Amino acid sequence: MPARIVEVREGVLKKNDLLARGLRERFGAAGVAVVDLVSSPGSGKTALLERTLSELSGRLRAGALVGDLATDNDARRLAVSGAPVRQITTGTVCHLDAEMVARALEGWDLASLDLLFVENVGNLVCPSSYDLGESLRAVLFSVTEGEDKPLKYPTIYNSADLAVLTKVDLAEAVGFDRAAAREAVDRVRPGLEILETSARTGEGIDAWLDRLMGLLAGGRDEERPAAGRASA
Ligand SMILES: Nc1nc2c(ncn2[C@@H]2O[C@H](COP(=O)(O)OP(=O)(O)OP(=O)(O)O)[C@@H](O)[C@H]2O)c(=O)[nH]1
Ligand SMILES: [Mg+2]
Repeated sequence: MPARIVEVREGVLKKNDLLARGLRERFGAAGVAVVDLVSSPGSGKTALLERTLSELSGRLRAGALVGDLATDNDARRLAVSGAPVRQITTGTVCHLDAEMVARALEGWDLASLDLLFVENVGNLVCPSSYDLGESLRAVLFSVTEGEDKPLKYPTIYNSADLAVLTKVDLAEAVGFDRAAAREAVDRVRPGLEILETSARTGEGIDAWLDRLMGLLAGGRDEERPAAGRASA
């Protein structure tokens, strides 16, 4: 790659890291835990959040930011839960960055939330390098995508704190091989925690909610970018 392109890319990431650091401080000061969901398009991010927000309703104060290239479909789906939701439309950009998140949060009283979910743009490549100041990054992969996704897209797994296997209600129908999926994850991120969920049947949702609760009340994951996430 020509030196100039490398320089510009490093400059962009460094700027993002500085902004993300500021966001992380803001989130910490407001006492809000931030969870970033990343996955390929259609893995079930919005479906998991729909279920999560409705389960948390009345128990916790949760809100969401949703990133897509176009449409506010996902924000409208999530707003049904009654939670405060804002859509970020990125145009041609295949990931959210810290500046977009900061802009979307303008005028939002963060202290009014316990949990803020960020649904990233559906993409297994671009979001991996952009720290958003989150407390936890969860990479979703659905049983319909094939067990070898972690091997093909290792960067996103390297940037995640947790993997969430989604649509497990379809596992049998598509002949999903759990052992092969576990092995693929382990080859990229040995021992990475995997939670199995179905937004459709509710399977595994309690464990997911427990994991989220663990982020509150001092149980938050160490506030640093996970291995592989860009750092300044
Ligand atoms: N059977 C089944 N289908 C699911 C489940 N979760 C999501 N789906 C379906 O999968 C499709 C995509 O789900 P979404 O939640 O929109 O996926 P997404 O990751 O938010 O998609 P993008 O925002 O476009 O990246 C929809 O048709 C959902 O109904 C699940 O647990 N079980
Ligand atoms: Mg979505």
